[in-house]
Amino acid sequence: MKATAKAHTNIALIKYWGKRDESLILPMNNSLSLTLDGFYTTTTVSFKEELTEDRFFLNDHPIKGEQYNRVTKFLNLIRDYAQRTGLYAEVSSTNHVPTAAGFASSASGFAALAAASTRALDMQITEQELSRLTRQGSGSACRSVYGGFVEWEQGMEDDGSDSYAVQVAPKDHWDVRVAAVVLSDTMKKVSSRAGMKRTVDTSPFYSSWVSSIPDDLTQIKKGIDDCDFEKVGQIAEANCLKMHATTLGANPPFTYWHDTTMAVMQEVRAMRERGIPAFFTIDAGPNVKVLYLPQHEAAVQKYLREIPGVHDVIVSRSGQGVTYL
Ligand code: 2P0
Repeated sequence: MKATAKAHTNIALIKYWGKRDESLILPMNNSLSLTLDGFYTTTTVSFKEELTEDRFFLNDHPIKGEQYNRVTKFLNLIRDYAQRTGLYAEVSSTNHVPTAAGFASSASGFAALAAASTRALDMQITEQELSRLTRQGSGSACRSVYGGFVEWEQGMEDDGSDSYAVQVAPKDHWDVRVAAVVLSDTMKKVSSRAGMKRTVDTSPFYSSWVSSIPDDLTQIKKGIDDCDFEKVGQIAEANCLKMHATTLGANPPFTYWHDTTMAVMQEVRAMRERGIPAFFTIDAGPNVKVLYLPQHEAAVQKYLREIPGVHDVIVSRSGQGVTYL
């Protein structure tokens, strides 16, 4: 009744932004990501008859409050599914995701928790089922079940039975790199959960965002198939800008960008003018991720590090899906 799993974060190239069902975590649109080898969570789950409640340790510290509640709520789902109500667990997670890098550790965290808890209960489930369960912990986490390029299919059903991720191309299909640009000033942000809800509820730009997604997906998947970096980069960058535009139309309006966010975006455009193909994407925070090809790694790192306000640059390659240790 004990298992350990490892899962990596992912960076969305076509963003998940908005839910049609908040309790089941069903998205308004399909999204597509690249799993990253540089950032991961390892989680050990041990179910024990003698426990009267779940215990959760993160980086060796006991956790209570909101984070604990999200873990317990997710374990309730697994217990229901496995028909093991009343059997509690000790969960111990280690995050190898520097918070400052601006990656949601919830993606690697819930993918590792889902994999370890289902394995600990010896549940015989497919990867598709694992992704469907993981989705209910955190939406973007369902993509981290798989390595390489991954699409989360929003599904049509109200019960979420057809909303899970599928692999578009494996990790070794194409060596695309991602530099996470860490900024020195960090401000409290609107959480992605609250930000996407406010956008869905109030932004007049939201419906245009949703209707633009199918074409972006068709084009980017063709680009991934063909290893066409210009195409993939252009679509990802434009998709990110469209997502962020929806937040400016929300009520009250908001943006995740800082001055340095824009400075990094401008430097990426300047690199392209110098002949270095590089493209940016930004999630629900101020940090920028830059896509580039291996032969440009040294130049991209150098230019990014020279920008005032940039604290660090952490590079990543395409990563693998969930593994068991
Ligand atoms: C993404 N983000 O596709 C998008 C882009 C942020 C911007 O998925 O409420 O932490 O747990 O389902 O997955 C962040 O949202 O939200 C996110 P929940 P999640 O990666």
